[in-house]
Amino acid sequence: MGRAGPDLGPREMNVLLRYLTAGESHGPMLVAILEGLPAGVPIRQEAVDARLRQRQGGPGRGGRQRIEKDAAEIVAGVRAGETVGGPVGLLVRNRDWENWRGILGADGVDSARAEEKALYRPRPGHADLAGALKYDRRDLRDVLERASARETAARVAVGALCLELLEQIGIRVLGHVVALGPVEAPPPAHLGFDELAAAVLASDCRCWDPGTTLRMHEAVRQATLARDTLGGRIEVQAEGVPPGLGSYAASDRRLDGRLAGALMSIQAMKGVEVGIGIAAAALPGSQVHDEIVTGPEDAGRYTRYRRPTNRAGGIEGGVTNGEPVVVRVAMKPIPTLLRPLRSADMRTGEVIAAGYERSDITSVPAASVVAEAVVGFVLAQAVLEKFGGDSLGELRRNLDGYRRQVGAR
Ligand code: EPS
Repeated sequence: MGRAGPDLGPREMNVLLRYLTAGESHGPMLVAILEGLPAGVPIRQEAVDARLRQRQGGPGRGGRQRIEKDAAEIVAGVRAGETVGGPVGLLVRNRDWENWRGILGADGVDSARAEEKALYRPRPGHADLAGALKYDRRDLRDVLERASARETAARVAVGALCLELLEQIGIRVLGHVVALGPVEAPPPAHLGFDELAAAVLASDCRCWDPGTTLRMHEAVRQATLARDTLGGRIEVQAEGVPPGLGSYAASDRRLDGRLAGALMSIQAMKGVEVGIGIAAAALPGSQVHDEIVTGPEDAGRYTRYRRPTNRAGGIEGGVTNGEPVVVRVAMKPIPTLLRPLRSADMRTGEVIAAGYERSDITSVPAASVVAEAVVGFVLAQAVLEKFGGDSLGELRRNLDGYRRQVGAR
């Protein structure tokens, strides 16, 4: 039996795609290993780096993003731009490490300099207190360096490789911002996937609507003046997904549960919805479920069955139904506050303002890139579980056979 991947929880099954990341926010680098990609997948370095750059963007980011110019060094598993079947090894170097030598690192730490940068006042909402208690660390830096959302750079690189695989079999994934603080975008119901993607990539808030993008900028400006922070909501859509990914047969194979787990594993996420999600609870069944009709043959689709609506978000019974997968995730505001909430000094117990570290006013646009990446990972994993294949050619043949099978129904 294989070991469960980090996004799967403690289930025992033969996981065909898994990854791990390591690295501290201000350490030398982030590293990741992605194991289980079939051989023969073209990897476009520029597409991976483009996603990393998108993750660095958006209004309200802190000084760190001016220091970094994130890029992935692929050090294993890829030859001449194509996977060869071995685990893919990735590095994302931290430029800021030069400023942290002697403070962090496996050796060469100067205790006086480390003490200058030590933190003892945990930030409410951050992992600081819970992590210090759990791992018995005196300096909260030992917690926050790993808990930091800097880790998502490694996850975006991993997700980018998964998205390269998905593109090869006609599945495309897009994460976009639907709300930033109090500012909400109108639903992009009239836009097809390509138009939506183009509009989202044209906005530094990753919001399809230019008017809403301007209002989001203003909200960030106001939050900056108020020395406060903002959360928001993100939607991820995946199109070209075959019916039949995930399963109702066992609770830990339900794709909605796995997507929710993966999205909630992103730093700062507090809630997930599939399709219309929580709103469904207040509506009668006749206004929630998507009617089934039949339509003409369409090369882009697997079956003749169509849904005039997609309130289910493309998943019924934990299984994809052939409609686009649509999930939403809610991000809390960044917990590092310029006007800190009360906290306690862990050396003395004195109740005092929480510590401050350089941080962001908001990072919701960046998080939409991360959400896109983790959905890419979960879908790639579900594809490989259903169709298998040690090479892209074998995966494609298996998928073609399935397309014939479901196309005949
Ligand atoms: C981040 C890098 C960090 C923060 C942010 C995410 O950089 P630094 O700590 O050097 O300023 O900007 O991390 C947090 C908000 C957090 O709470 O840890 C990044 O690259 O995404």
